[in-house]
Amino acid sequence: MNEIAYRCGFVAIVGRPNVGKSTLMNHLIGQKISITSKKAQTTRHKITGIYTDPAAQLVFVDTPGFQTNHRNALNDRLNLNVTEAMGGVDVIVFVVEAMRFTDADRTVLRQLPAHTPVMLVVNKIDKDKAKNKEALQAFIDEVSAASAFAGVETVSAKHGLRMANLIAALKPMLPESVPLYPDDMVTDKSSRFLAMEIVREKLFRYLGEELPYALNVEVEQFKEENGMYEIYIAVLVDKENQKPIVIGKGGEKLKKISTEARLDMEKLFERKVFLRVWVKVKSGWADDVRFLNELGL
Ligand SMILES: Nc1nc2c(ncn2[C@@H]2O[C@H](COP(=O)(O)OP(=O)(O)OP(=O)(O)O)[C@@H](O)[C@H]2O)c(=O)[nH]1
Ligand SMILES: [Mg+2]
Repeated sequence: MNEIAYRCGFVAIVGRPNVGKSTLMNHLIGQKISITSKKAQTTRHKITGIYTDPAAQLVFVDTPGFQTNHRNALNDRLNLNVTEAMGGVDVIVFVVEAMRFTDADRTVLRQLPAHTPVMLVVNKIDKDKAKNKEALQAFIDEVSAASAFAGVETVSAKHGLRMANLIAALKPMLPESVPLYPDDMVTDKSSRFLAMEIVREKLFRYLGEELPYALNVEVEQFKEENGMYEIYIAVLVDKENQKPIVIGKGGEKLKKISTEARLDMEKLFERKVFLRVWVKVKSGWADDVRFLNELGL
């Protein structure tokens, strides 16, 4: 009898900002560990999400959207993180948004390492414009002509459509190996890190267009007591006049942000959470290389 060998390997998810990389990873592993938002440039760190079944373990690495516009220390660092994440993986998933292939997408394609197989993933096929089969095929042909892809899959990450097809297509591209992580492990990130990310997601959701980019989040304390988490988080703003915008009238906005963050944390950590969030001024953090190091960016 021929036994099928177990497969395990690393898959980097890359693409320009906002194509749905983090949404895709969350749906592939079935848990929300990477934050998402309507605004571009949401993801700042590499996030690992682990998918395990009886035949294979796929270790996904969600990456920041590759920045092709404004240059500062933060954007340079984000791009370096993407390049680093792509080194040493077995497969790259290159995500594009259906019916929208831009110069920014082509720029990302040019950054991909030459000897790693690339799976083209066309996301957001639920969009009206992508519902015309011929138009979608023409789009796939256009993107396929830009590079030598190892395969193509169409998905809707938001609706969890064709996730199993993508997993099945990726499996044979991985090396034969025993699993590298326990089968119940979904991420290698700490609860402390995930708590910080959840607060950042709410800031993206409840603040206007520009402000979330000028903010960062720091966990000042993370304690476990009687099976409950006690978490103290500071939101760092660049300028004094940004403080009241985050806090809102009568503290309303900050209250909403922390309540929603707490509920998400309780769901993810499966326990009661006490959360306190406040705002601090720290000027010029996005261009302070030493501070970026301290934040682990
Ligand atoms: N219609 C539709 N929207 C989607 C789909 N997948 C993701 N989105 C939306 O696209 C937006 C961006 O999603 P993210 O997952 O944050 O995108 P990202 O590529 O990780 O973005 P960055 O981390 O900023 O580079 C969000 O508003 C998602 O809800 C999809 O399949 N269909
Ligand atoms: Mg993201």
